[in-house]
Amino acid sequence: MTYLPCLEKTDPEVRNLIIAEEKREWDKMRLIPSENYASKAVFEATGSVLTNIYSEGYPGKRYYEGQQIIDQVESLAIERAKKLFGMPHANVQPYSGSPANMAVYHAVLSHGDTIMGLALPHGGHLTHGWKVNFSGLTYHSSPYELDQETELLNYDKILKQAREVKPKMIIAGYTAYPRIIDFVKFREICDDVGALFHADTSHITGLIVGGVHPSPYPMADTGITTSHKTLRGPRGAMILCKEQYAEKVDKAIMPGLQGGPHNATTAAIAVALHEAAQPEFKTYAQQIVKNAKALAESLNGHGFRLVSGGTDNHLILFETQKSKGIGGREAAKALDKAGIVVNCNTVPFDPNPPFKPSGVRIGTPSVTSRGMKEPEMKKLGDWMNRAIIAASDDAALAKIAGEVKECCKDFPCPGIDPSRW
Ligand code: DSN
Repeated sequence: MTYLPCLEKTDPEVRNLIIAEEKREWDKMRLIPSENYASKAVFEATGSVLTNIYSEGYPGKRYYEGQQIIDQVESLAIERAKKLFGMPHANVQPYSGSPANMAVYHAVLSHGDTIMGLALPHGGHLTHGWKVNFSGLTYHSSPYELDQETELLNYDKILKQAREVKPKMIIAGYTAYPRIIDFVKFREICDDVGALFHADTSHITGLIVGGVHPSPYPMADTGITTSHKTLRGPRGAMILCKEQYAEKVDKAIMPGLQGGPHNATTAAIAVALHEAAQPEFKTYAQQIVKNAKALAESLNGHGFRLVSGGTDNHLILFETQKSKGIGGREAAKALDKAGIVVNCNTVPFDPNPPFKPSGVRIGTPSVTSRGMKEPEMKKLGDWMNRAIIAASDDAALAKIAGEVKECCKDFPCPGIDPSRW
């Protein structure tokens, strides 16, 4: 039977692009640490009739009729989120991570309040107070930085800075930090200075659920997570918070910031939470970290300088400029030609600007979802080294891409079935 038969009839152009993307995801080793492979069950929920309805409001308090089913779907997602993270309140409606952070700030801060998040070039997120983002424009941002020598969070320095600037909120949780975050220390610092503790666990939520990274929940006052990174769900987000912030958070999302929730995504979030609660998800999370450590060891052996010397989580940040005399962007482009998908990234105290950074950021959630283990990580490190050394040799890169593709054949991607093409 033809794959995507309705699309073939009504819009073959889009059908062809979807199949081309399936092939790309199948043939390449995807190492962008914020990406993953969602399951077929997640796709079935996102591609369902739940797309058809509007439901402004919350279960039992909607503005339109016809909410008999969606109320049950959203309540299921909320209850699963509360149980999995041990937080008293969950809002599963944010469209993604940035709106989720925006809603939390809107709920608990006033314009001009001081916030402290990790500086973007050190691994923080745009919405944690970066100067060109709403968070840096609306609030007074006093970013903290990593320790220059260790490239780790320096909790004593963060405390000192917090005592000086007296923030209303401190944000912990990052997009390019390869080490364990001590959330207990953040709670203590927040208590010391009377700040709210906001956790953004988007990158590490799957590791938290899988028991391989400490959880900030229920210590944090507020928290957010996207649902599509290590959690392996649909593109969406959740807010988790203490009961005293629940009403304000819900109002900040709707009517403050959003209209109708994306109901099909809500159902898919419920599915992802159910999948993450299964025992095999723990094994998956453990393997993500084992794979990251094995890949770090391989890269280290090839002479790449790893930020902070290694990794404790799903992510590795390494320097290409100093290690191999090639910029992060050029290295990322060469790796893509070699069938290995990464993103260029600043390293802490990078002398180069974010558009021409000195390093590359990689992660193991996607390759681990395909069932790859330590032996494949060793091979991956070898291929990466060869590709970066041969960055301007298209024939050498094409040869590596062929070897990568051959290896990928043995590791099926969840959610993709090549027999359908
Ligand atoms: N774009 C995400 C990442 O790659 O980490 C963060 O929002």
